[in-house]
Amino acid sequence: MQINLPRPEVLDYLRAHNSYFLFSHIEPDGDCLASSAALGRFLEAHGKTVHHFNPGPFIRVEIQSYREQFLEALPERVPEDSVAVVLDCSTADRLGHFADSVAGMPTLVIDHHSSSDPFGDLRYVEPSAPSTTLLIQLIMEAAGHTITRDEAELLLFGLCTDTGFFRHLDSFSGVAFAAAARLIDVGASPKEAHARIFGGKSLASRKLLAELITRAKELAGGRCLLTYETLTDVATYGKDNRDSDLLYQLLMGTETCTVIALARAETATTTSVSFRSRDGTDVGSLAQQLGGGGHRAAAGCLLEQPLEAALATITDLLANLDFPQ
Ligand SMILES: [Mn+2]
Repeated sequence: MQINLPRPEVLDYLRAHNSYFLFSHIEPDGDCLASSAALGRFLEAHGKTVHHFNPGPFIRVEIQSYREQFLEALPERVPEDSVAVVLDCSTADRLGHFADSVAGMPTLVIDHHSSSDPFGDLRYVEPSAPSTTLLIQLIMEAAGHTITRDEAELLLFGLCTDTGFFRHLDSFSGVAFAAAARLIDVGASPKEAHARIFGGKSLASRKLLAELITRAKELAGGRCLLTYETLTDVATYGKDNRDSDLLYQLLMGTETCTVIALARAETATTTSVSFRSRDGTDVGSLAQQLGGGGHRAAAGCLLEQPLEAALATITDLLANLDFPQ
C-alpha cells in the first residue's frame, strides 16, 4: 500500500486562507463526516473560521450524533475570502445541491477514490488510501500538529468505517495499521469505534436481516446466494432499518458462496438489484448487462420489472454466470 504524503501546496492552501467551507458527499458515511470534523478542528486550532456542509440525507445510524455540526445550506452572506475543501468525493455530482456553489470557489479535493471525472483546483487524491481520514491524519502530521484525543477518535472512526473494521485490508497494508496505532496511542479506542459502528441498531433492523437471510436461495451450486426485500418489508420495517453491509457479510461467510444478489422491490413495477462478489467474480459486467454499473466486486442496477419477474431474470443470469476457477 503506497500512500503519498501531502505536497507542500496542500499544506500551504490550508494555511493561506481565513475562512474554510468543508463539503462532503451525499448520503454521508463515517469517513466523510469524520474527515470534515477532524480537519475542521485542525483548522480551528490554527485560528481559521470553519463551516461544515453536507447535502444529507443522514441515514446511517452511527453518524446521527454528527448531524448538528453540518449545515444543509450555504449562509446568506459568504465571507469573500472563503475557500472550499471537498472531502471523500470522487466526482462533483457527489456534492448534491452544493455542486454549483463549490464550482464557484477555489477548491482543494482530498479523496481516496479514483475518479473518472476529476475536479477542483488542487487535489490530494490517493486511491490506494483506505480512507479519507487517513489522508487528513497525514496532513495534520505533516503540518506538525499534535493530534488530540478527540481528533484521534474521529480519525479512527473514519478508518474503521471504510475498512469494515480492517476486514477489507489485505497483505502489505501495514501503513494503515501503523496510522491506527498512532491514533490509539493518543487515546482513540478501537473498542469504542467498533461499538459505535456496529452497535446501536434497532430490533426491527435485526428482524429484517433475519427475514432476508431466511429467504436466501442457493444458485449455481451454492456459489451464489439470492435474496430479496418486498414492498411489505418496506412497510413493516422501513427503509431506515436496512443493514445491507451486515447482510452481505453474513451471507458471504457461507462456505461455497462467492456472489450475492439482493433484489429490492422499489415500486410495484421496479426492482433494484445489488451484487457483491469475492474471489474475482465480475459482477460489474453482470450489472452492465442489466443496464446498471459498478465495479468488479460491487455493482447494481434498476430493473423496470416487478419483484417476481426481476427475480426470474436474475436467477437465469446467475445460473449461467462465469465463475473464475
Ligand atoms: Mn471514504
